[in-house]
Amino acid sequence: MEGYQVIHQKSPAFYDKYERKAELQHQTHYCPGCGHGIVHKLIAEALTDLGVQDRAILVSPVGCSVFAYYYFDVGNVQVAHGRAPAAATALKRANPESIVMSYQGDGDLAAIGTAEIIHAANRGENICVFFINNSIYGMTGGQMAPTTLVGQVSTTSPWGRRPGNEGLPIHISELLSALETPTYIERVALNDMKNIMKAKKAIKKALQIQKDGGGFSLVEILSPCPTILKMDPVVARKWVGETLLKTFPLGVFRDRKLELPEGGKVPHKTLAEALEVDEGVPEEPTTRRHTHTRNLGVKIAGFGGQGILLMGQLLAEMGLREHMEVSWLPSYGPEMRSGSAHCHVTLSHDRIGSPLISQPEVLVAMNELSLHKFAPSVVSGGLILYNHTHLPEGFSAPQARVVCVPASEIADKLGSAKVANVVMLAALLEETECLPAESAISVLETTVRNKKLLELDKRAIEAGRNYVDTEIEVGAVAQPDGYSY
Ligand SMILES: Cc1ncc(C[n+]2csc(CCOP(=O)(O)OP(=O)(O)O)c2C)c(N)n1
Ligand code: SF4
Repeated sequence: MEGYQVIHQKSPAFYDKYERKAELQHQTHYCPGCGHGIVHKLIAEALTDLGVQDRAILVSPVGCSVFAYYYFDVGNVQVAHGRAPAAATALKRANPESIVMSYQGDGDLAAIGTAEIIHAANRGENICVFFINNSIYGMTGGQMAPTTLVGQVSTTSPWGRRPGNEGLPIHISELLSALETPTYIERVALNDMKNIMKAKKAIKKALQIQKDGGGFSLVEILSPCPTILKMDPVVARKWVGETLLKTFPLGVFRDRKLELPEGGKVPHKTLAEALEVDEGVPEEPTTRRHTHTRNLGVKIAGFGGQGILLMGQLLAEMGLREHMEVSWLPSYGPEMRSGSAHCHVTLSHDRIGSPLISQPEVLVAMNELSLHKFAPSVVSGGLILYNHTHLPEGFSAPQARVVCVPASEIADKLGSAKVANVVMLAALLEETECLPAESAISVLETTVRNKKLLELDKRAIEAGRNYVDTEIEVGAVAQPDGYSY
């Protein structure tokens, strides 16, 4: 048409290409007529309008929208079914400048995730929740959701939902409005253009509230799922307007500023004051930090009872005292003793993205099983400390340097097998020079209350260091028959 330029383009908040499948990059994975696609568009446009794309993080759920991260060119985290508000809480608290969105279906939010959404709302987390109510479990083939209508047939309510048997539909917006803390809660629908425009306004408003630091918002969006409802897209849209909307009336359920009692969110005291402990700031922290510390990702593995987790905690605590960023991630089996146990410790001068270390720079293998299991994951040029005099037969040293330190044997000679972990910790410090060894002593002095054990631990530190200094040659690599060049 003359005078008009027709422009078909995606919002810049979407990726140019959907990389999911080579042959399907021009389309989404959603069914024709699905409401998810519309909501995605509205969110993307709002992100662009508010200029927050670069600091936005989308938490996608399990459900048909599990692949949301293929579309949105923002930070993306995909989480387990129902857990999105909890993950969003962590993301927002760790990155207060980010704009965090929890995107959830009704199975995800109102069934398995009921606890998470109620508590996130009740805490007044400064996040946006976009809640897609299509009255059914879409992805898994049409089971009854908490929002399924009375009489509605689903694969798990084949006679239609009966209130006496399956209860009445849960009205999430009304339920959350009973809490005092949420800032903004609105239910909108995608049944016609007028309502879609209202949905767009609501989504943008929720994001604006977060941008202004206003607190918790939830937008419930009544949405068509033509596939599971076995309707054509136009009929499914109509059904939303004529049927779903009757049970879930549209409206604003909450729109007020976050009002908390005085002092609301800001702690009056520092953590150290509250705990009545000395902050323990070391003298000249910054100069010490840069000269005597270095970044390291360490995996410590063995069996329960070997003090694996404690060793990791000590290392992390030492890093903390040197004013480094640290993380400690434990993993252990259900057995109290002799099950497998391992932990990941990160020492870093920068903020740590994830505590999980899939490729450690240093592996401490306190038993043979851990050596075999984790050695292949060590980075090329990394280090493996193995708790033995020599490597097991048939073990071929991988890309990393392997050093045998018979920590258990040394600990036995000192008088207690219990301190093998401390011997190994000292060996690690000496071999990697990641932290000053004195900080190990100072950490032990504050964590070990028993004087005898503390003395033993100090001797263990010395023995571990000595072993590395006197028994291990520089540049040497352990061989199956013991230590050699
Ligand atoms: C812990 C757990 N329980 C159950 C499932 C199976 N599951 C996957 S998606 C889904 C329901 C999705 O429905 P909904 O949240 O309404 O989203 P929709 O697919 O309709 O968008 C279920 C039960 C799962 N993946 N994880
Ligand atoms: S099954 Fe329903 S919710 Fe899932 S993509 Fe298809 S229309 Fe959308």
